Amino acid sequence: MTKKTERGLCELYAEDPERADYLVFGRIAGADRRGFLKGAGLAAMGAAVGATIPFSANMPAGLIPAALAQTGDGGTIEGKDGLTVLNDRPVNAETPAHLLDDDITPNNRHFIRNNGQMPETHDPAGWSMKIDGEVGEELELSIDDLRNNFEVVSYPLCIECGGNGRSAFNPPARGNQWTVGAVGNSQWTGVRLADVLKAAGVKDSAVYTGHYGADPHLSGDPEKDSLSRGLPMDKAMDPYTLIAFEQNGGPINPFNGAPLRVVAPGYPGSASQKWLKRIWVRDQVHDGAKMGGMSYRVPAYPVAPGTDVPTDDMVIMGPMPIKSLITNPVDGLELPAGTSSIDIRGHAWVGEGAVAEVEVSNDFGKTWMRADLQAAPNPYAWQRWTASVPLPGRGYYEIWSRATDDQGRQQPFAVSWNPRGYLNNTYHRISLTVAA
Ligand SMILES: Nc1nc2c(c(=O)[nH]1)N[C@H]1C(S)=C(S)[C@@H](COP(=O)(O)O)O[C@H]1N2
Ligand SMILES: [Mo]
Repeated sequence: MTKKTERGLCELYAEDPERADYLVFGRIAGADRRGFLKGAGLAAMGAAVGATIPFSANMPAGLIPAALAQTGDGGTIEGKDGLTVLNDRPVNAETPAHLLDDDITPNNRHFIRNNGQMPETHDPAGWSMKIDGEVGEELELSIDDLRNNFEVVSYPLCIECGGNGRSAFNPPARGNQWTVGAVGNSQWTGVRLADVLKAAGVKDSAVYTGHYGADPHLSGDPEKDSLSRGLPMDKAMDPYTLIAFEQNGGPINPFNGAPLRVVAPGYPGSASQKWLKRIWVRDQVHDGAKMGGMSYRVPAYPVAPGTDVPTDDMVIMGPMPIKSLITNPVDGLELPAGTSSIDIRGHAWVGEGAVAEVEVSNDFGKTWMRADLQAAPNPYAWQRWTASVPLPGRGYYEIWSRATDDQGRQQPFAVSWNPRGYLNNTYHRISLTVAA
């Protein structure tokens, strides 16, 4: 069912340790592990176990690092803290909801969605990107060129993976089984993509952007791209669509695209190309890797769960839908006997327009209470909400949250099914118990 490349480490190793070793490290390191684990291969393993490995040269081929084997969840990732690893190759990790409580998501809590291998370098010195295609003048720009020649702007901006919430699909959808944590709201600093496009002189024939990054394809085939998606011109020209070189006032986390990435907030995360090397301005809808077929596309009309939808009936996803998250308390909290209410808080966001209202329920959606909703600092940033919820007596409660946008579109209770499990914006639900 699942593609080999999307499987976890333990499964790969159980089947054929030699081959697994080659797949996991060989292509990256350019050598097998018999005493030759070094460079990017060593870095990848170090990242997977969460530490450098002084005696790496002694590791026999086929040995699963104990840190990974023990946990069974792929272990921890260097520079990230408390994330749940869904896949180790490519690296995919989500943030538990209660660790997304900050207004601004710190680097170590921002989720990771990789389609390919990690690039060899994240060094800003010597990094450059190209703008070509439907432009008057092709540009090759270093990070200093971007900093010095364009207005630098900085905003908290929400990036959410189009597949966030996929684990709730039934029948299940292939791919990473994200629960709710493939979303983050870091402070991104960079230049407006629009300004750079204008400097290059976008022609009237421009229809779409095509983005390219430095991450090698999983197969190691240099002819293949891991992912190359883009934006319709109006979204590319949106003043909040950035080419970013800082995350939270410092270097971008290597897993989040250092040293340069697109941040196209509001659109599915796949439009926010990491490790950015090139923007190709197209005279047609971009047809790069994972633009077609079933990737990042949904049926043009609602379908019954399990429907086999023809590829021709699939359309590219637009802005992300209205959504909310409860970030405090943690799911499953047990409260002391006699607790009669609890303060709840979280965030709400929407891919276009604004969040109009957030409501919470303590009775499985029979009644709803309006939460206090803070104003957004800028478009495409998530918004803080708070509520005090009564807990009338001992027992098990679920707290549900649902947001409504300024067009009256509200989070639904049930998943609107589609073949690849995108755009799930159902209520967020946590459980609480008040002790007897
Ligand atoms: N070069 C490159 N950019 C990429 C990806 C990728 O695999 N390669 N994944 C995309 C997807 S699907 C998402 S959801 C976001 C995730 O960003 P993050 O890993 O910084 O959270 O990056 C996007 N940009
Ligand atoms: Mo994504």
